[in-house]
Amino acid sequence: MLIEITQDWQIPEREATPEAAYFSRRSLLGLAALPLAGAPRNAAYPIDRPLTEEWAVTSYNNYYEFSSNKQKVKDLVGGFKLRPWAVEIGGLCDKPQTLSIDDILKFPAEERTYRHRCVEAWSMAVPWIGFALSDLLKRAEPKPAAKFVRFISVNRPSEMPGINTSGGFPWPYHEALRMDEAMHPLAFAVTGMYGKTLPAQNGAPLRLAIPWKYGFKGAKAIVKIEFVASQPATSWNTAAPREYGFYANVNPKTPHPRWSQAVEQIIPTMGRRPTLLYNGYEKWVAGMYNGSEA
Ligand SMILES: Nc1nc2c(c(=O)[nH]1)N[C@H]1C(S)=C(S)[C@@H](COP(=O)(O)O)O[C@H]1N2
Ligand SMILES: [Mo]
Repeated sequence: MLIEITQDWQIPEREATPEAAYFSRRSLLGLAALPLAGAPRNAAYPIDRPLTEEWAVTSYNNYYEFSSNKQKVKDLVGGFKLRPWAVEIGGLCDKPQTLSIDDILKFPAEERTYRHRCVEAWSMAVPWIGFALSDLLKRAEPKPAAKFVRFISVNRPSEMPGINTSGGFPWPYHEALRMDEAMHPLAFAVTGMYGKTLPAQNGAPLRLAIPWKYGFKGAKAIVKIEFVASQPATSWNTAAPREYGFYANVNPKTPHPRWSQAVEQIIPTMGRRPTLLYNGYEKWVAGMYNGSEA
């Protein structure tokens, strides 16, 4: 066994690393928060509550690839490499293609202040930055036979410690939307928040925000998008089909088998507020559904 004796002339590595080197290492990994200039707020989607403070959004995260402990995720993302990063778009489309994240970050971006509601009943209000998901999907020219779209998250056990400790979960994290849902103007591809690039714990470099659905429908760290003909399997629905449906539209009257969905708790105060049908986006999205969706 090797016993390491720290001499008193040794200083901890972090103190010996000049700040400039520390920041360039962060930018090499893609972890440095860069300002995302020129993303005007889209006034079409006003919000009925104060925005959640940034510190709360970056320190309370559902991201099982890192940990099932929401408060620990932010401390486990330090070694996660965000560059190079490519997003492959394929399946039933005429122009399958692979885009680098740096190309995606050049798409004209806007800010949207969205309610964000987890199936666990906590909620936030987040100023996301990004672009309509349809802007990305249309580039691949989906065929008429494409009825659903799959979203697959990156799978890197060596950088994501939670993958190894939750062996039974159907990794990589995969989610899906019906084609009309994915093309809906509210469906948002997210590359930033609070005026900066997205922090790793919130799903950098690319995640989705589908504000009328429970949060698990918005996959983080997306590397693959695939157009398919029939309703695909999704991670949470496969893991616990009785608890997590495919559609997962926010509905105060449909309880989770283990808790009510009538009330939400606002992070970080846990203040209570009645849950709104479709999370308050009813007037935009109700027309897509006929009541048969579960
Ligand atoms: N790849 C991946 N995406 C994911 C998850 C996850 O564990 N892994 N958790 C989902 C859940 S349950 C929620 S509520 C949101 C949380 O996003 P936030 O941490 O930015 O609030 O991400 C969703 N996307
Ligand atoms: Mo969630």
